[in-house]
Amino acid sequence: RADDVTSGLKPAEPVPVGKSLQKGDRTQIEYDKLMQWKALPSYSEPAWVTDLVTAGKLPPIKDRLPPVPLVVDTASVEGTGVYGGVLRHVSGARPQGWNWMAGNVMAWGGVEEIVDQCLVRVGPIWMLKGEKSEPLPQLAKSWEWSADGHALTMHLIEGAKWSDGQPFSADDVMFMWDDNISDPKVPAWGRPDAFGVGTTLEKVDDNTVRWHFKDAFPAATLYQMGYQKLCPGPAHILKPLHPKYNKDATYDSYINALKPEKTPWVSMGPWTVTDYKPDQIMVMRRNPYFYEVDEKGNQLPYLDEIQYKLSTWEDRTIQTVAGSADYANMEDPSIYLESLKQAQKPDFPNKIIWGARALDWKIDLNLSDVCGVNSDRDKAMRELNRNVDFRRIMTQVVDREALGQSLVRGPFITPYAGGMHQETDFGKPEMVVYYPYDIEGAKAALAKMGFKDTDGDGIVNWPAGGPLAGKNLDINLLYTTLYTTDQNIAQSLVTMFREAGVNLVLQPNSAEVLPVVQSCGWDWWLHRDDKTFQAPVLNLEQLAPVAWGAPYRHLGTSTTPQNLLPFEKDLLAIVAKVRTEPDPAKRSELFREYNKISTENIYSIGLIEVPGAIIVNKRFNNVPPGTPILSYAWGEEGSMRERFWVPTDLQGQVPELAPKTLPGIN
Ligand code: BQZ
Ligand code: CA
Repeated sequence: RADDVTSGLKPAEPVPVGKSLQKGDRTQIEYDKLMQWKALPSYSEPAWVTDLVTAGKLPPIKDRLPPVPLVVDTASVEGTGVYGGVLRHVSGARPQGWNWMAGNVMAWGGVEEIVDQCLVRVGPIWMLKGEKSEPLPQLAKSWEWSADGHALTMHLIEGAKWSDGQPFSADDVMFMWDDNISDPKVPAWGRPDAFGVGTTLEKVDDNTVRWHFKDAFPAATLYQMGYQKLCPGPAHILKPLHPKYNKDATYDSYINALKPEKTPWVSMGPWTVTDYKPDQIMVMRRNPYFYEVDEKGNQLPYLDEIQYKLSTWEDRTIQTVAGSADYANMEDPSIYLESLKQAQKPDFPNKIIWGARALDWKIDLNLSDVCGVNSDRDKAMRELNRNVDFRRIMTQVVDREALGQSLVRGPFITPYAGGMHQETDFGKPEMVVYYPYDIEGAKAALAKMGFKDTDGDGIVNWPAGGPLAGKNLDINLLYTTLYTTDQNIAQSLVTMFREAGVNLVLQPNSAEVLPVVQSCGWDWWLHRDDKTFQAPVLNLEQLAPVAWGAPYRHLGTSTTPQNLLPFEKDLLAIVAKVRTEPDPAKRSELFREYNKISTENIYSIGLIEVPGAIIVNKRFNNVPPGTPILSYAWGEEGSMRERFWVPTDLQGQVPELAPKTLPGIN
């Protein structure tokens, strides 16, 4: 079409590829060696814990562990550890409470990855080699498909206990599914349809649950059954607080029932929160009921204590680099160069492990015309966002090279077209449709769409005819102020879009941004996307509108489904194929096909792709070489902290804040 508004724009071109910063070995281990369920002849624990047993404060270890515990490998790293020691984390977020099934944030930074235990475990998949690179067991011990592939039976860990000594069972899992995930009034992390439309879950007996799927053999669904969608909380505490079981409760009282002050909190994880001082610190102590042991029968974790200083994300890197904290994801490009300078010093206390370009920043355009549309303006804005010509023009307004260099000079950042990452095991440049920077073309095309600056103030005005006729094109840009990078990018974008006559009105948010996103109270959302595109199989519901509660860029409501854009139908068809495709190589092919369509249609305005590193104090053994900052999970979980240990002579460097105590036991 000669009069196509975008015909004058620079056409797609090959996406720039960056040089990899990864180097060195990468841990590799077979699936069945990394962890296996096995009873061992005997079990051990720290001597001070045995003293508590002797004093009658705690049952003996054999009664605390399940009869068949999960035996975790240490041979692929530095080996059997010693007990004791502290890991000092820093978080830039704050805990809202402990009701994670109801969407409470527990401060991120690896807190949730300790407290939440899920049906399967995905974080360590990155280190699996060979044929079997699949979800690992966690609260589900094993699973098998029915002959017709429509049912998946999961055997739960038997005889395991919560950190307060109460039994874990299928009732915990059913409470999660029936009364949280399936209850639209509870803001759970996943919805039933995220696991395939029509999926149901049934209790078979105290240790067994069974999935029923509409599709036969939806193998990829298993990847979705880990963090953070299928992680049961303690039903024995939460059920009595839920409005379905308690006449005096409301949804609000249920969601907020477990204030962060309520410690010790009850978990199935290796440590649990025992102390919380607002804006200062959270302390976690070892969970004496944790169900993992090493090959010699030593109950894990090796470290007795985890500390979370409550500060800022930037401070996490600064403190770790300086040695006053122990772990950081180096994810803030504006301090990369300073950190690397410090790393040159001979007494630098850390290892730095670079990973792939796994971090990206993008703008999502709110594509929903059913959620949060409260005014004529909302309606017009959503229609505009849904117009592919408009998205195409907007994406070519962004000078990605300049944006990257403004954050950090050098070879770190590459332009990003949106969608999946090239530096993955399936990524290839061919899967990307990349529209380059073309400000002049963009301005001309916008004018062709009827957006002209009729009043000469530098901002284009909405065309005649619509409800916003004559008004300036003002677009709200939602973003978080918790990260320096997001703030810096937001500022740069204002300048870049101004150049095209588009007025970005900053909508900064210093609290959790997700509730705003989920209520659809935004036009554009600038963010780092860390859940979806490095291992897309984990979050299929974020790839296309499978269900009303996702993807965030195009939400429905519990009563009104999304109005699909034409290309979203193709995306949905691909996602459906992925779900039932057992062969990882074929799934990769489908992801590439998906990515081509989604970038061609500018499903998001991609900005930059950035490599990150994990920085971890040299005191720790068993940090797996090559641990990625973000792969199937963030580095905190990918590195398997329950195996970390500190040699005895180095333990004194960082004293424990609550020595010789256990959750609820002094
Ligand atoms: C890593 C991570 C561990 C969430 C959060 C935070 C939230 C998102 C994301 C990251 C933080 C750290 O990321 O930045 O380095 O420690 O916690 O959970 O960005 O706002 O909603 O997905 O994980
Ligand atoms: Ca104007």
